[in-house]
Amino acid sequence: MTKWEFPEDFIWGAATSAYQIEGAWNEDGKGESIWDRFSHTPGKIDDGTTGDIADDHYHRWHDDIALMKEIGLKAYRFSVSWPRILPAGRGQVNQAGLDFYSRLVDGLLEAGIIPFLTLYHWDLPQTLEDEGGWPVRSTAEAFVEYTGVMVSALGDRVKHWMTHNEPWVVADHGYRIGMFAPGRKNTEDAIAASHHVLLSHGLAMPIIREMVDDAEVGIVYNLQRSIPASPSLADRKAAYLSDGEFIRWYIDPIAGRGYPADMVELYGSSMNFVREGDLDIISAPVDFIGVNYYARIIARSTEIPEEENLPRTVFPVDDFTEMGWEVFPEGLYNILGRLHFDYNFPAIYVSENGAAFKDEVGPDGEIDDPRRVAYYKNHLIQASRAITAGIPLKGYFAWSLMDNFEWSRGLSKRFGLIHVDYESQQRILKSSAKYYRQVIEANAVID
Ligand code: IFM
Repeated sequence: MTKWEFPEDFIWGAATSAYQIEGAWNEDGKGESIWDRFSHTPGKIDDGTTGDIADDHYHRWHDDIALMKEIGLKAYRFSVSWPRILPAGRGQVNQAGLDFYSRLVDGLLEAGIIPFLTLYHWDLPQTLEDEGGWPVRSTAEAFVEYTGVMVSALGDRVKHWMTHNEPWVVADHGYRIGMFAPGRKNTEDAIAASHHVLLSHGLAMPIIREMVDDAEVGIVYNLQRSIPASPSLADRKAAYLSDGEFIRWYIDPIAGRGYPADMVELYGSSMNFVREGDLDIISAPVDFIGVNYYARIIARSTEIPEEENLPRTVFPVDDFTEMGWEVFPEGLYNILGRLHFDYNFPAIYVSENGAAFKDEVGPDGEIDDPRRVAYYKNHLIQASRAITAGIPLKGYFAWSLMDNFEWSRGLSKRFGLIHVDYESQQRILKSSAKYYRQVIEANAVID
């Protein structure tokens, strides 16, 4: 038996995001978001569902905090719905929206749970999208106003701030391939969007630091290593470019290295949206980086015909989640190592990690999810290994606290530690939640 231990002050958490759980899409003065518009557009969501109600967390937050306590969480990562606070993106503040998050934060603190607040997890006010969205600079400026409102309201109680969740998804899925809201398809817009998201992060940093005593501020990325599908030169190049797309493009500028020249050339972008001084703003020092890890990428070249390439990787373990993502726990260790040894940020959190599997409520009303339990166990072992290797990993957030609206996949993909019956809104702790509670109590994984 091996005991994989964690430091005494390790932060055990779970994560969610506003649009995925809150519901109440048009209540108490909330404005329309791009996800409201997108999910209401026929054909955009695989199962035709929306986040209109989702987990109804807007009304059930109090009970949900009780469940977090039951799991023994030390921290909870949630996001704020920008249009709930500023229905038109800027200008008039909706006090009812602020009150909701203020009550939530008070409830968390009373329960002894540290709030980690993400400012932007994809639900842009529709009005700002109508004015051009992330491809235009004024959206970054509006984000600064929104940040000021949030830190004034909650900065006395919230000390951990995450500016953005997964900028790559915002730019790529939102503006290049159009699979996510707002559903646009234009590569140059996507590149401009990526810049304005990073710029808005950099502009928000000093505001948060100035207005929040003892603030810890960072940004969250979806990260993974890209492995060549074979040792061929073409596949090695494909892996390097994939690394450029996901890692170097988004982290080099934060680390003060600017945008990678090979990627600028590959994208063929004019980069005329980058103004003098932008890169200095973007590289304001962060306290931590959040890593959302799900799977590695096996990069296969599209530049040469398949029959001319070397044979593809054979997956050693044939284990894939309901999302079709390979279960590859060592990849967590690999990406944490890449981030630490190549960039050396002061701290890292695993801000999301988890899996969608088919869950069934048993005849006894329980939900036994052994594959999710194994998923968590094996990934947490890798997290422990990373700490032993000297990587400054300070905490881990399971994705997700509860089943929720999985974007274009709708309500059909369940990632939760807690099962949600969307008809009755009944919540049931899955076996994985009970397993996670044991890990938190022991501050260790026993294998
Ligand atoms: O549900 C998403 C989350 O919103 C962002 N990271 C990946 C998760 C699973 O797809």
